[in-house]
Amino acid sequence: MKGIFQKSFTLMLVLMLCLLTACGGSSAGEEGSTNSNGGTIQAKIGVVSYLTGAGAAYGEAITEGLKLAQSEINEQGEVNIDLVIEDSAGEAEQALSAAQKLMNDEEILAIIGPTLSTEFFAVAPEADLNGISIMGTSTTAEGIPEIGDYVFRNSIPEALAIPTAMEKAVERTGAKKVALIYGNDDVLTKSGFDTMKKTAEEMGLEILTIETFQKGQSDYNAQLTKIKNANPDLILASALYNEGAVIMDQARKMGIDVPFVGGNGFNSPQVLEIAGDAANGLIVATPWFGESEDPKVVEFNKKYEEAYGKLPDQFAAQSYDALYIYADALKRAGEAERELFHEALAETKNFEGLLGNFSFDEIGDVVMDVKVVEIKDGKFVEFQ
Ligand code: 1QQ
Repeated sequence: MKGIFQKSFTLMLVLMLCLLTACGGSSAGEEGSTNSNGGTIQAKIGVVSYLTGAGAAYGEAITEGLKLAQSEINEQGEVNIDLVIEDSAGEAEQALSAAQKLMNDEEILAIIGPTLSTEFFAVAPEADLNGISIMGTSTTAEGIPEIGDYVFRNSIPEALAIPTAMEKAVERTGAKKVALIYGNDDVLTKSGFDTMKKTAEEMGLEILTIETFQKGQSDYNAQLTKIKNANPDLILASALYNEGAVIMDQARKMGIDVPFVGGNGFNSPQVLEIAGDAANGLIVATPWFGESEDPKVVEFNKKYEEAYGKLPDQFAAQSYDALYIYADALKRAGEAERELFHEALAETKNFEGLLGNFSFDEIGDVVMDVKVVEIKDGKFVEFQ
């Protein structure tokens, strides 16, 4: 009996080895690899995005980046991705019910989004409990990948971006005194503020005043009057674009002309759209620089402009890379199965995307370089 088992086991091993050699197993970033079935791997990816409401430009850019990547990936033929997109309206509760709907669909392999950290903190623990990989492409608050094993992001945390921008800004301006202003009803803007305050203290900057505001606020006269009277060299502002742009506009109108250092929420063309020239002097750190001469970036700009009639922003670039990261993991997983996909995704290393070289660290956070940009003469340029 034992002999028969051993023989058939050996035969099985030989057969498996033959199959593996014939198919030439795939690895990250390898060109021309095929999956173990030799055919196209079909997968449904759920997306929760901020598509309506005050911050809808974030979700618009994100879904446009995803759709562009989707059409390229599907054309390449190895994997075929179906995107199931749900609107969260920037609200944690709506994001959660949208994500639950997606998670209950057994065909959904993994999730991308939601857009805001505020929403992500409501959704990701649930995805983690259900064993579904979830990746934020724009979520930058402290503590995101720590939510669980199945939780990832490819967006630069504020804890990395803000200190980089502040150091550069202080180096060039010689600033010694700062004023802080932040939205105290949003996870990301609060997290950005914590980082700004801590970094200012570590850098030995004098904090003259700390002002707060709420989502949707339209009049910042009280806060800006205090800031103006304190006479800072630099303003550290943690805001989403809709409030941030209005703050800059009102500040310039009051004669406050010092530079602003912002976080991820500020890094949007919407700031220019809303504040116009008043946005000049905004400094932010970002993994994305649209003026780069990197052929990948040039090609992406061209394709994006052809598809949508405008140039991409950081949010579009990050979601575009995110879908490629998912496609790469899917190829390595060999089939659209949640657990195999999760294992392959966690192993993503040295992925070469639009945002440069990208890896996940051991908890699913980003390992990648940041650049500092500023708005000058009405456009984002590299900070010199
Ligand atoms: C967050 C962000 C926002 C600016 C995403 C649009 O960084 O909520 O984490």
